[in-house]
Amino acid sequence: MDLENFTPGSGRLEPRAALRSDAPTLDLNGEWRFRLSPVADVPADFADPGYDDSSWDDLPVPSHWQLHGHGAPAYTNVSYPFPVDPPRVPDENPTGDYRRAFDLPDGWTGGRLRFEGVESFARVWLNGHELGFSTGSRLPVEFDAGPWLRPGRNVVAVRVHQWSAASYLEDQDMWWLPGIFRDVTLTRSTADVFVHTSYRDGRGTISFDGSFDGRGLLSVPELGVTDLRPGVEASVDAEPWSAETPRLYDAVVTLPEETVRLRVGFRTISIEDGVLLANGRPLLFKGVNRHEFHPEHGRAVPYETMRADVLLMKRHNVNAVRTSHYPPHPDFLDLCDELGLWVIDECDLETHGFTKVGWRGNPTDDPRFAEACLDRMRRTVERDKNHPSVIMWSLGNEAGVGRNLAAMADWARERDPSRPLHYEGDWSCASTDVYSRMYAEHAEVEAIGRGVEDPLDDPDLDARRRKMPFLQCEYAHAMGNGPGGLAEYQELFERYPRLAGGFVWEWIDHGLAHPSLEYAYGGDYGEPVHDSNFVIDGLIFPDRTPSPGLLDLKKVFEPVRFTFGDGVAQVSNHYGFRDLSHLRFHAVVEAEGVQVAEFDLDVPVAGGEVKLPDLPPGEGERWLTVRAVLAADEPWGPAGHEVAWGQTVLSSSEGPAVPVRTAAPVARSGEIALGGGTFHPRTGRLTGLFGLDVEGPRLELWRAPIDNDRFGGLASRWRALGLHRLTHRVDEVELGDELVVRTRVAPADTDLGMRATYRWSAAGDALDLTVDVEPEGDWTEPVPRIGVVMSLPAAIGDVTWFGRGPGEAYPDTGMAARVGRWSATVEDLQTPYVYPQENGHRADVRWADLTAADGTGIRVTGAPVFGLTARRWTTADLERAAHRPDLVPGDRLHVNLDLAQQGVGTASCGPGTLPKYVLEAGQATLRLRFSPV
Ligand code: IPT
Repeated sequence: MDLENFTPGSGRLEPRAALRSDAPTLDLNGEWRFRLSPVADVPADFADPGYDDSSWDDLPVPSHWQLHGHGAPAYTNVSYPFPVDPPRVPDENPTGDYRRAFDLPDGWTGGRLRFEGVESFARVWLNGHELGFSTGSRLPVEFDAGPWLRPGRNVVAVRVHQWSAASYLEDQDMWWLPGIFRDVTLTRSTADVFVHTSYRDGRGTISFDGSFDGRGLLSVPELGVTDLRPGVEASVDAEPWSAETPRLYDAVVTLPEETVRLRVGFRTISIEDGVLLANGRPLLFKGVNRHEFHPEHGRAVPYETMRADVLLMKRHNVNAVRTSHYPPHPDFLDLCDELGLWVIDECDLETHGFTKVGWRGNPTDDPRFAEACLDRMRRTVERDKNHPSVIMWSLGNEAGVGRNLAAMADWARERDPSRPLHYEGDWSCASTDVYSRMYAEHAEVEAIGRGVEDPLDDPDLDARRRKMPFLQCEYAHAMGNGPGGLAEYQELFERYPRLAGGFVWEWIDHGLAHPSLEYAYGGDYGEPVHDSNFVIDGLIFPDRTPSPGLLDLKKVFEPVRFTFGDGVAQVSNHYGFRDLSHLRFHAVVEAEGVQVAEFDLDVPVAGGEVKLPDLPPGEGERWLTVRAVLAADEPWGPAGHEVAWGQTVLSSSEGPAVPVRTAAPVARSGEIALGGGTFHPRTGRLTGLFGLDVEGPRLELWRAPIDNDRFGGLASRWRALGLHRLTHRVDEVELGDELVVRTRVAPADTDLGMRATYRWSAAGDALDLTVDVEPEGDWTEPVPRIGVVMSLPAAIGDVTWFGRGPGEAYPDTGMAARVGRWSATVEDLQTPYVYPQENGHRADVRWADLTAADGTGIRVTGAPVFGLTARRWTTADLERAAHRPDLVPGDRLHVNLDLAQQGVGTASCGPGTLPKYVLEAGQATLRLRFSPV
């Protein structure tokens, strides 16, 4: 059968550019008739125009049939969900038959049936005649419809098989989602055009060629280019295109049969002395990897959603996209041209599952797959060659090493010498122009930056690679809580000219909307082979709400940086291609988080030192915050949009008040009373505080493991130690000037433990608590956290704090969190990670008011600061939950007051927590004051 054939297709027309043409085009999207069969081998009688499909269902095109009630999606990362035995596929091969009729407008002759994307194998008939078949899910294909079109009613029939030999080339880390998931048209456009532009030393050049025997003419009216002939180069006085300044010019190519309109940009990508340059200037990727994803529509992403992605990226200081791991919908690249993003356009090729069989039989090194591999590269380059935003071609992802990759590279280099080639899977870089890696640790990135990386065995290849710019095509795995280590990577990327930056993995959580689970991930549809929540590793949640990771990334990617000296602010321009004239600078002074002054700063367009006005003196802790905002609307963001900010402390508070003991603890009728609190006489724990029913605090070392703890192995080592099942033994409750409670906190089955001593004293109603922690035994692992946990009545639901906010922050994250006064409900303090895990920690809290609706409650003050988490469920509940609906509010509010936490790192895929963010077990002291609000 063809579907187990290595040939990529039959009956197809030569690939050509995606073009906007005035040639008539019929939109064949919409409702089609649809039938799903469980196997491939069903009669194809439905292709007959007279076939009765009245018993079939309706299915929208574009879409995936599994997201419309036919079968269920399946997720695997590396694994093939079928036996590895190319080119054979399972008998169970979901097969979707599609039909639709359309009326041909009067006078219409000829045309091509064009499919922008069908996953995975499509056979196409028009009026009962088989036009051919196609593979290459995320690539367009055209068939000549002309001979079979007839006046009036025509019937297109398509049979789509989920599995084919081509599936071995499409093992990307994502849901397997078959169907006609991109647009279908009948077009009379036949033209192919390749416009070549460059920009150097203040001038541009433009020329073009194509499929039209020298009969086309190109004009760019705005540049005075009129009727340029193919193959002739014009020199023009053009402004350059860059992601920061995406200047486009309208071009028209007039051909005998049609007129084509393009938007051209002038730019040159080059590599000089091992540095990647755009228009002669260093190009630093502040990038993300983008899969196409929508929680309801899968990879059939609506235009408005593509646009929302680009806007969100631009507004978060992202300047580059790698189209992991296939060419996106062509409209997405138009948006990148228009709004400005550097793009690495990746071929639809991944054979990752062969790693599980030692790369035996890897298709990229199997000559029988040679034609299919080259076909994919050709269709990628031909479709997208006219986009100024596309500045590199990528051969694919995780496809091992092989001859077919070399052939793809050779072809691409010859066809388009203007763009460097990227591929990560072969570290020898034999076929590429840049050295690319994924998830390399900071230390290795630094060695590469300095040019002192370990040599390759082959001296020629080694010498060649040493001259290449370096990029991380994937780094900072954004799975769950994290990624940590972003700032440290950025610091390296900016320090060494050889480092061209990188692309965070990845843009969006691929959580599919689910009626009871909220968002589904691998295994939720009963897949026998799956990779659970590894598909939930994005910077934005499935509904496209930015996660704390994206907010941190925005901060780390800021194109403007502030440092502060005595009475001055130093503003530096980190744009590569523009000055600061489009920004306005505004400053506020806050005392204890309350604004006391504001003013504008007059910053030179090149950046530089700015004198600050005399700032008002004042009480308490005062901070200066300077913000750079858009002075006027940009196409991607409104005036006032914040691009960057900086903060400096002007004066610290006097420091925590020395506790003045006003009373000693007294034992009375079954309890101990001290200040505004009552304590249990045996456990020494609070039972009441300012009239509220309170339990705790007691030492807590555990956190609900985050994905980075789990997949990196730390969580299982923590569990082996028993940190999730600590026991608390009270050794002594001592009443003197203060209440002293001596305890030993330890898990069963080990001699490791912590001595925890709680000292309580009263100052009026207020209670001061000092917790001293002293480890015992040989602690060889870091600990998740050191702090205390207590519970309060559920009526407490609002939190106002002075500290870092408004979002969560952990030792190696939270760059987006600034010092101020913030308020949130307990519900809003939770970060909605699709897979529940530790979240919502607010850092460097000076004080926090935890209050009920009537305004009464408890103030907790740190000496000097603490970390705050408040939830309506326990840590154990959070740990047990597999989806957000598993988290059910209980009848208590659980509050963690932390001295410290272990960093989050990115060990779910990549390096763990950097040494400076590791929380070692050690002597520690936490000081807190509780007072009534
Ligand atoms: C890397 C893949 O390229 C990417 O698609 C994704 O699967 C990522 O891992 C993990 O989320 S490959 C990995 C073996 C480093």
